[in-house]
Amino acid sequence: MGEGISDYTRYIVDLRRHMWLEGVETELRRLIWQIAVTGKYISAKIHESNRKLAGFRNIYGEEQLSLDRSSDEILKNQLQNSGFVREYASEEQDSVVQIGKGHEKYYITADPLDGSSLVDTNLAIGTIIGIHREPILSRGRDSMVAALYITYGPLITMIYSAGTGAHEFVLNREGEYVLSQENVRMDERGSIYSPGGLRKDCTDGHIKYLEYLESEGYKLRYSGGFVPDFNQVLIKRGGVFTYPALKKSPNGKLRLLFELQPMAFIMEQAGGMATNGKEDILSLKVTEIDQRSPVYIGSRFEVEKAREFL
Ligand code: AFP
Repeated sequence: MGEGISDYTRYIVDLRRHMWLEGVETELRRLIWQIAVTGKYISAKIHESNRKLAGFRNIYGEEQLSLDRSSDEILKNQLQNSGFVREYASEEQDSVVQIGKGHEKYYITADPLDGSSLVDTNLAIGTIIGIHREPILSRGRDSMVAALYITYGPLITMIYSAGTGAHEFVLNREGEYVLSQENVRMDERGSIYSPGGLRKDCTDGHIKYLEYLESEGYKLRYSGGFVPDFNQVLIKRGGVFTYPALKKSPNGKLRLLFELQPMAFIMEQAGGMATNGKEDILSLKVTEIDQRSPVYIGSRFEVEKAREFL
């Protein structure tokens, strides 16, 4: 029997079955499934846009939406049609958009295409989603029930958590999300660090923290895309990603609602931590949709260590 055929005899757990086995409630299951499927459409858009790298041109000379904007459109339309979402807040929108009729259970935050400036370099990029049961301007810890992110790299992978651990799926050739790692667990300590921001703009405490990590032999891993950089720390089960307070922007660069809360939710579910250097990301009160925060996210040792230096 050829290798290809025996593939089909393997017992695979697909995303829907996994969520059912985990006891995720029906509507949430359907919503997560819908978002994962939307990742396939966004990925198709990325491929379409990458055709430009291969010399293809839009034959009609039409103005095309940027990849971020078209990913946002795709996501918003899919969520609107799902019937489960009351409000949609996206990095691409100026305000929270009411997309439901008012009785739906969920409120969604989205960074539809994070790292879009990396598309032309062919580096990995991603989609980040937070799922809330309460209006989003509160504390993530009070309102979030699930989070997921999709990495568009050599493979498309998806990690979700609905509050019972963090689980990784890979999109196979048949277009199914197949379980690749159940219950990803962070080690107490890792060996990589992923630091955003220019060192000359950082505070003394943060620079000393980086020097400490370097003196301990931590290896630098930074692509400039939050999704793949975070994913590397999570999948390697240790280390830290940080985008710190900068002298001119004390709240750093990354957005609390769209980028940090979902990843903090997943990291905590994997046994790691996420703080702004003092407080947990999920304990921070969000008052504006484009609120930013410094972040230290990863295994416990490195995140707690940051607190000592700051
Ligand atoms: P883009 O979506 O504009 O590419 O920004 C990506 C990002 O928000 C996040 O994915 C990175 O961690 C961070 O910016 C990188 O910022 P620096 O370019 O300042 O390192």
